[in-house]
Amino acid sequence: MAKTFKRYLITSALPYANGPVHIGHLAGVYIPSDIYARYQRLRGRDVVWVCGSDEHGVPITIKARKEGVTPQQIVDRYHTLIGESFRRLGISFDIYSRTTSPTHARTASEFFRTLYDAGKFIERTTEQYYDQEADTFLADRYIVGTCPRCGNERAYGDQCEQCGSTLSPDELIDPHSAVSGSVPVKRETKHWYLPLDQYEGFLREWILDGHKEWKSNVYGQCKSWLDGGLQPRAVSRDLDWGIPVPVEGAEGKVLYVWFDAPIGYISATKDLTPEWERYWKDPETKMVHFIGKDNIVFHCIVFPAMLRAHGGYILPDNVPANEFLNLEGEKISTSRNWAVWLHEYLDEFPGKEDVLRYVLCANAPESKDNDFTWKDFQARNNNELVAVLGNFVNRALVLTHKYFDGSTPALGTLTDYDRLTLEELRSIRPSLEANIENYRFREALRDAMNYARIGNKYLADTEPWKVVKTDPERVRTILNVALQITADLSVAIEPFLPFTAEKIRRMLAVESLGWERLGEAELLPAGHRIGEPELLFEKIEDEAVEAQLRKLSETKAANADAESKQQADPQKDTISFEDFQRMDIRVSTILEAQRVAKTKKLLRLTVDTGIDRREIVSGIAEHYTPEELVGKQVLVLVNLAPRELKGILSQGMILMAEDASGKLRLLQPDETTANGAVVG
Ligand code: B3M
Ligand code: ZN
Repeated sequence: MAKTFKRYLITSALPYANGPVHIGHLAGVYIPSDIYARYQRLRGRDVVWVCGSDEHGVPITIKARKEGVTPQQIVDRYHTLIGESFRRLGISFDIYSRTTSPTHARTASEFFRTLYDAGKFIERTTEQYYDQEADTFLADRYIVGTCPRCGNERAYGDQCEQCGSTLSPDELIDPHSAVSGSVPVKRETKHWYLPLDQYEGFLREWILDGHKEWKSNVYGQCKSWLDGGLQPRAVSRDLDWGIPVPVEGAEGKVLYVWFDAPIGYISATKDLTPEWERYWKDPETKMVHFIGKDNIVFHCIVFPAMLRAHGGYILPDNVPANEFLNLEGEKISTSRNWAVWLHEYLDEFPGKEDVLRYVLCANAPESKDNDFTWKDFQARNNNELVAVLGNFVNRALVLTHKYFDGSTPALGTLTDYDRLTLEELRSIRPSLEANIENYRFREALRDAMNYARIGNKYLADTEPWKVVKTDPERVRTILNVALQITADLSVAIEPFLPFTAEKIRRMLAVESLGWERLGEAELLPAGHRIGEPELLFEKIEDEAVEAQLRKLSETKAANADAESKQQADPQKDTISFEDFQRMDIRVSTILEAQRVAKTKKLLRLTVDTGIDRREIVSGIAEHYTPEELVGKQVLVLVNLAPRELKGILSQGMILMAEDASGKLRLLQPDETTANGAVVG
């Protein structure tokens, strides 16, 4: 039997305040959590739902540097835009706070200091890259150099975006500072580490034994992290933007953004209510974190370890993370402006907030990545919201005005068909409630819409507009049933489509009927006067969709244009002809090509160099399919020292041209040439 709780503490991932929110954020986190919070409130439960802007971290300082403004100006701009956009979409947080708030600075510092004083951290002095020109330590993302795996010259100190390898700054070839361009030096620096390995046993028991009911994508990721073995994790950084480390001698050091941000949930609750400890420390509270899949490890492993280390806090009862939403078949990308931005949608589709809520819930990436297309947006609006929900409610009210002057007719004798319909309606509520309680919002939305589907069919089957000529008494019953269903709809769709629920209540001339009355026989008593019908939804025409698709193709064209114009890298240092002669480059033919398992970017190629047949591993899987490559002639640097990559001995390098955007193209002789021909 599921445990019952006295109250609910709901959190939603704090959006980074370095850009607007887009439909991916909404589908992944904010619409599901709004549905859940609204529903729990409608059930009369004690709910606190917190969120806020995540205002620290390197991406914000990079954007500030690029724009020549301060990080505070960046976060002020986006904190306001994000909070306003959420409000306009009906995302009903109890508080939308921010991590540059004084409460948060105090709360995060105290949290760190409690762990520090209790000796929960490991202190380590390590060598970090230091930019002498800019007089600053360099976070991994601020160090760029050549990837040792695939030769990408714009790899970062933490990751190579071309071959997907996770790197450490020490692995980069020719590392240089992204701040000043200078070659950084190593300097000693002390940081504090949370020994996650010491919490492995607790986490294993709490998650793998205690929460088998968690979504498989979440449970699976936690299991693989735990099976991989946890390592101590640095919780401080050498940065000047963030919460200063509250320890003597820690000038120039701040809390790592992922240590400070989850504490933002606590500080937001403090700003919301003096009773905050009842929510964070009483085991009778059910805490649920709504996040995207890229935040699972921070919410299921790191933050719970922090809470455990601190002591006295409850842990999340569930973390129903969603997968990712794509846009027109491509990954949503803030940097490439490949997104539907919430604030732009709200301006371009006034009055259609619930249409977006509906489509993003119906298509939510609950168990796998999913795709948003404007065609589907139009189809769901026209075929489901207009043709089913809007059409049914409109007919029920218009006919009541037409035949009974807007007064709810009394229920007469029920036919078998009426009883069957009422029985079907009664089966919806338990399924609807179970689906919401178990974070299956797509299915829950289908349940709520079933009131309209059944209502629509009931009117189509009973045809009151025909029967009225011969049996007006019968029409009283038909329209009484139709109006009760309409009243059910005003309750059932409230968590999903709050603006539409409000309109239906206005048309029925009722206040909120309350969830506990959902499915009751006489929600509208006979004689109750309904209000004036209004259109709930209007059709979306092809032009509106075409305008959005044009906008996306303009974005694509602008990206391509920018990439082509991006300045090529400056020329490297001069070399002698002798230097060049040491390289042995041969025309070769690719005989076989296959993907390297468990990598996104690597291909294993068998190549005839004219000298021999050999294997070469190349990071081009995202640019060429194996099939495209077989038979192609390419240029191969054959005397490059062999390297082992993913267990394969790679002997040589396929020469590629890479433009500023990172697009890779093969270099080929302009006509078939003998393998082994020397390039000079
Ligand atoms: N700021 C959002 C992200 O990773 C991140 C969430 C913090 S929740 C404590 O996109
Ligand atoms: Zn690489």
